[in-house]
Amino acid sequence: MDSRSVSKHIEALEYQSKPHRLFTLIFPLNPPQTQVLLGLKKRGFGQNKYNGFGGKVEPQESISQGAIRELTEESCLRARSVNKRGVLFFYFENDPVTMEVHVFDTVEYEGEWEETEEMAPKWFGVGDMPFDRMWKDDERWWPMFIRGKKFVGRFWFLEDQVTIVREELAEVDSLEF
Ligand code: 6U4
Repeated sequence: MDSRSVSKHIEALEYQSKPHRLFTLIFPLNPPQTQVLLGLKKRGFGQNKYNGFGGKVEPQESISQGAIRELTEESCLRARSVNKRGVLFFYFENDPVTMEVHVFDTVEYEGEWEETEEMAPKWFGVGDMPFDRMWKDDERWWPMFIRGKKFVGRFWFLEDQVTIVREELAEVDSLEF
């Protein structure tokens, strides 16, 4: 298991025994925080869904460095600072690897967004999200995200990557475990 994983702090033995893979997911907000930049994923896992920007954390980088790198690779924006907002665990039927996704926002970034090989970015109102074209869990935790709360959640998906058969979601005071 990756030593940066927070899983050891979650009290569930089923968890601790499973291999985890670390991912980031970052949402750039406009200064009044009324709009969010999403990307339409053009290839790979989650293709044709809108989501924040992100991907696998590389071995030599911290999780926030990974979030900043992925944002630039996928949207060309350069984040000067990021805020950790949540940790989500995803379990997919017939996949032994747990996805541990660290969710961030950024309000301090430079540059102009551009379409990249992986993502076609587009601004949305934070209260007008395209949930019918996003991962199913997003509509569950997005209300916490836009209220400025921090959260931890676990979602169990069927192999169809659409149906959620079990979920746990909670606001937390701190993600500094
Ligand atoms: P490659 O194609 O190898 O460069 P990479 O960009 O490293 O991939 P990718 O795109 O597979 O990684 O990362 C998956 C992205 O999808 C991460 O940002 C996490 C996010 N993600 C996965 N499951 C999700 C889910 N259920 N809900 C959600 N985001 C999810 O909101």
